[in-house]
Amino acid sequence: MSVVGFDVGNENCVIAVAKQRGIDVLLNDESNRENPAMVSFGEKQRFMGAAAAASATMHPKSTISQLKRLIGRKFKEPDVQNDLRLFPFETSEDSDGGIQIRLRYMGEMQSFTPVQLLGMLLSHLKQIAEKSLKTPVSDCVIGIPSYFTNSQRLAYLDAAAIAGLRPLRLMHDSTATALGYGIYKTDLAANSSPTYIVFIDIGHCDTQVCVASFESGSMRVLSHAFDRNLGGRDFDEVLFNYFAVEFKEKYSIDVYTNTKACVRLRASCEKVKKVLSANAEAPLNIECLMEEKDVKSFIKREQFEQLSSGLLERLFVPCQKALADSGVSLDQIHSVELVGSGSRIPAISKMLSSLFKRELGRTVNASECVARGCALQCAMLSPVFRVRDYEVQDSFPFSVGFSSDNGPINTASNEMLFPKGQVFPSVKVLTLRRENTFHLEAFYASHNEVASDSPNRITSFTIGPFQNSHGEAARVKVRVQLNLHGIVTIDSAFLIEDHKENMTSEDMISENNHPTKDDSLDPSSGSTGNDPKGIKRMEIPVAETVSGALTKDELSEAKQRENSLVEQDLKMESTKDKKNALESYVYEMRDKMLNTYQNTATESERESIAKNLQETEDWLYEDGDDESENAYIEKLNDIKKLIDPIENRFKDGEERAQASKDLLKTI
Ligand code: ATP
Ligand code: K
Ligand code: MG
Repeated sequence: MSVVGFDVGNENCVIAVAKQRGIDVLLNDESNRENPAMVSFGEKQRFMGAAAAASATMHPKSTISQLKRLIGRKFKEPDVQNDLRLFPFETSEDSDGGIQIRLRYMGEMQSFTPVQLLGMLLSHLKQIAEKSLKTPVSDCVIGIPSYFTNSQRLAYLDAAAIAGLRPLRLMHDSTATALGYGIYKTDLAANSSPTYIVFIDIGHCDTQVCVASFESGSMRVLSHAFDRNLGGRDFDEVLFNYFAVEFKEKYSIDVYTNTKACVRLRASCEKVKKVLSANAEAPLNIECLMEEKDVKSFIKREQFEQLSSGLLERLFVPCQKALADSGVSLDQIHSVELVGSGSRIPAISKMLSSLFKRELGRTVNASECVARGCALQCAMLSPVFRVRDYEVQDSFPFSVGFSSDNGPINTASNEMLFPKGQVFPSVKVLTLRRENTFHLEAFYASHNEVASDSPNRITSFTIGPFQNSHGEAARVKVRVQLNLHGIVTIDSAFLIEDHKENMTSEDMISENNHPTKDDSLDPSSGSTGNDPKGIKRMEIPVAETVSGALTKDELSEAKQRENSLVEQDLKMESTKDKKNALESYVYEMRDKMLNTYQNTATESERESIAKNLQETEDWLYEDGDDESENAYIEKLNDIKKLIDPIENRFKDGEERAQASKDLLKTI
């Protein structure tokens, strides 16, 4: 069984695999280590990754990118609306407020959800891994941004399930980077005091910062901070707006009104940005951008830096926040590591070195570190792999509270169930007094930590029914988990009948990291039963009512749909193969008829075959350009019927000639 890490980016995906001698990054069919995060729909077939990227400017309305921006979100969220304005494809709101992507496929408009599309992309990445490793891939660790909400995390798990993957963990990108950094750094272990490192990941759409502390044999994330809406593409957009204005004046064209022109100009601006990372100026030339006009311009790095000064300043915010939340001072920081390809703009490292008052470290592989860290984590979690003991402690970036039917659960200390910075996975036990079935709702406690526009509610649960033999309010213990993926769940709930009745009426939260025998909900101690001390424990049902995840039925429906899409892709691939086979047969036989078989065939045979070959070739370029697999097979068989007899005659002749040669030798 293989052990794989996936970094699914907004622009690039990287696949890493743990091998006995270390971590490898896998190459795709084009021998690239990065796979474009794109899914494209042709007329009758889908294209993924590099093949999808190739058709992005040709078929902008049916090529989907930046799926991470849409996954697990609601159509009406302002951030989503902002993104949708930039995307060339069509979207709409579904009945639950979710996002539908609408595109033309197989001759009709079809709708897909971001989860389905991400499932396709993950399935493509899985295939690359399987092809390269020559073994099935299922267990994996997938990187996610630390700011992902509960529903985004659940949507990732659903997409992975559609792709046939089993994520052992959804891992925060920066935590993965930190793990990859720490596990091999034996010099960190030599110090007796912890070493503090800042990791800054600037991707295509976002910036994530984390402060981690390393000690011998362990690492711990102290803080995560981020800007969800600041990445490489924002720098592209600065250039895009600049040139759009210029072209309006210079060529009187308004690119904003033309989808294809927007897509092409954006792609060119991204190239300009990359050129400016290594050069003082960059040209921009696009032929026939729109209204049959060629456009030409250029920009200096200085100008670009001025245009992006606002973006550059915004980078300070998550950096300062991560530092403040970590409780570590600037002079205690050992090194600041800059990763993510979005960070390759020289002005970014200039700004950040001035903020951190030092040269930035570049010891981490900026484009592969997330996937490598994920593969390492997968190896650590996998039962089939042995990795040296290394403890990873991540921290959760949001405060999670719980409320019940009659308002927030107020404990004596008024603490959050999972306060911001909580080490996770973590289990807490809520002790409540209730008479009958009740509801619990998990929510993000401090609104401004989560995206300002995303819903506060995480999920809700119904606990019960139950009956207390005493008739009055019963003591109910609810075991709540912030699991390895950072998803809030309720493991179980128990009714406790304690004859000593030593409970206050106050609701209570307790840690359950080291369950003790008498008061625990330790599942190993049996779900229901009598304790020797006379405490009766009965399990009560828990149902999750709103989580945002697909139901079992929806998931199996999504899997079925994916299977039939895969079937169609395979059918088209095999049709293409049959067409190619026919085409090359025509060329090969034309040549053979003129040379090898010239003396074997009669003149009339030669004539009729030449005519047939010509007709087939014409057909291939006209009516037969887009035909069914069977049509190609039939055509091939038709010509073969004419040519096979000649081929056989030729072979017979050859054999006879050989036989007489052999005979001569023996005499
Ligand atoms: P995200 O982390 O947001 O999901 P991602 O992981 O796919 O996205 P990366 O691959 O880390 O993102 O970075 C992609 C960004 O890096 C793009 O905006 C790309 O234009 C930018 N980029 C790549 N090379 C350079 C370069 N030489 N100079 C400037 N920017 C670059
Ligand atoms: K990436
Ligand atoms: Mg990234």
